[in-house]
Amino acid sequence: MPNVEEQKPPWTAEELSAQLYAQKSRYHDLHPFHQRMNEGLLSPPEIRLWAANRFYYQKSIPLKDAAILSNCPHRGIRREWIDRIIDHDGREGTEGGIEAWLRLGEAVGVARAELLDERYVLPGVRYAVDAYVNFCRTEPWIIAIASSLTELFGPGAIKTRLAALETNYSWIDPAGFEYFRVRLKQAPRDARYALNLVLERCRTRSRQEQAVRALIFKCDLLWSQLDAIERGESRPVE
Ligand code: AHQ
Repeated sequence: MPNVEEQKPPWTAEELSAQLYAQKSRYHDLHPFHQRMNEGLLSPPEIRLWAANRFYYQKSIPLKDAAILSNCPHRGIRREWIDRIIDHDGREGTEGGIEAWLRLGEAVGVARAELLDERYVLPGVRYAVDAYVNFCRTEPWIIAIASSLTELFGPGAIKTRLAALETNYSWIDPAGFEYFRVRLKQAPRDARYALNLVLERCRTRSRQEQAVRALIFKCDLLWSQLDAIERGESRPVE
């Protein structure tokens, strides 16, 4: 006798898409730290701590995307997905997002060496980011791809943030925000490709619900990063 789980009919593509988009309410653009950022209320030390901790997230993105590649048996999908690694690591002639974030750090007053040696990375941020990389190493590749669908909500948030940063933080050289200008072009393309893959490949109800849970996991991960950044350093100073 099949259990109740197996009897639930799969969602249509429209229903699954709606279930995924419904997670927008969990997105970290609504976090008080981002709200204060957008209102121009963050101090230079708060901005610097955010830049240094987000750098740990940014430099980990290629690791999680390489984990997805290593688990994905489909050449055609790997040919598309590999661009995400190049977008961040760069290649001859294009610096990439990690270099752009190092420049953001310099623009807000955090030296490259201080970003690279992780001296300001908070335990809560390291924990969240490492959980994301490990999730992508251990979950089925299509479920790891589903966790990247926070980027359905990214462009709107980044557009608002970029305008707020340029308007409210005149002490920061606007050239330092180049990372976000480039992201506004890359994120919609990435999110569209990832959404289509999830809608095409998640055909059973249990797989579809697993994809939604993966997106919720990622929303919570981004939220907990900002919880740590907002709380700030609480370890005893060495
Ligand atoms: O700069 C960001 C980025 O490169 C990525 C990759 C993507 C993924 O594969 O999980 N997610 C993501 C995100 C970036 N920036 C965040 C921001 O708010 O600046 C948003 C974040 C995301 O929405 O997951």
